[in-house]
Amino acid sequence: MLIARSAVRLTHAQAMRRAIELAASPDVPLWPNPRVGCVLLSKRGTVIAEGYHRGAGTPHAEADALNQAGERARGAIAIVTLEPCNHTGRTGPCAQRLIDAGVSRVLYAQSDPNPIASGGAETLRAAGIEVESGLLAEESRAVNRVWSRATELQRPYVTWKFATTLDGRSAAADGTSRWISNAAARRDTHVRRAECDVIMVGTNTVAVDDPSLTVRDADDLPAAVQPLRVVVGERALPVHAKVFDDAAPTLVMATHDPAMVLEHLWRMEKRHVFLEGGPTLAAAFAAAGLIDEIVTYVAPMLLGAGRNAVADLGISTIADALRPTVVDIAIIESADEQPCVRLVMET
Ligand code: AOF
Ligand code: ZN
Repeated sequence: MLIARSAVRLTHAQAMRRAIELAASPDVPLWPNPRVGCVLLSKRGTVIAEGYHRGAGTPHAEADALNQAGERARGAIAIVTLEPCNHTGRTGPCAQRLIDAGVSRVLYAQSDPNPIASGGAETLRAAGIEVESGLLAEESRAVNRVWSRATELQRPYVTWKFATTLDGRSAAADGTSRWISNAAARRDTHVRRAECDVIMVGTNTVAVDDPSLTVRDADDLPAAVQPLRVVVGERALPVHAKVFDDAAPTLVMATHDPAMVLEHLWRMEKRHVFLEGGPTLAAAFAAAGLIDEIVTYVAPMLLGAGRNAVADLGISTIADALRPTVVDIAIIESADEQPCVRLVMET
């Protein structure tokens, strides 16, 4: 089997495709590190070794492949999804590892947006190694879409999720809000929560709705770790609130400044915030330009009064409206219930 495979010759594009596949291995945690794959090819195009990064603190993809290749790496072509790092973080710099191993060429897809780690390409070139970038860069970036954007912004990426009636309400006049969306939409929310490392709400939402803010209903998903629950605001909270149970850790931040909240979470190595409301907190993030993605479930329901999905944004004329770009529309069907429309937008 091994002999048969090593005899196959891959083009550089095929090897990069394989590296991307390795990067996206399902056993790899999504946070806080990027997912990275590496294939070492001989000059003839046969695979010498494959590697991938299995999460913070474990060897980087290049190191993983080089560890397996040993002496066979000499003269090889390293095909990597992300620019080899240049820093000593939790592990050593990959650029130097590649130089020491004696590889002849390095092809990477995406430049490293992390200012602390970038610069590997120059180090490799300075050591006389041929370096090329950009091969399947978009496909590679897609594996780390949120990580890449967050790293460029140097703050966590924010996805704002809300369910709404046709008239933009998230609760009736008496405060009742269960259930606006259908069961399938709620299950979809849990899938999305599992892809984040923070679930955030305002103190009002905890006081009024008492949400659990945990990932449930999603046991077929890789993230076994519950996201951090973050409650933002100055309203006093009942000690018996569900967010204080032991199902997941919870952080309360008594502030109204979204930028400060994100700065603190970034320092905690958080990368993807799932903002679930309510209207005041959503408005604060939207007004500050700190929402990157919006996921909304529109239910065929009219209330005519009640809590708005988002509070006043200070917009008084149509020309000033926030206009996110629609990237996906889906109909969410649910047994014995009316369907919802799910819109995914980027700002
Ligand atoms: C990875 N895996 O395979 C490569 C990475 O201190 P560390 O070890 O956690 O370094 C993480 C940074 O290293 C990461 O943000 C990225 O910029 C760079 N390259 N990272 O986690 C890899 N090649
Ligand atoms: Zn590295």
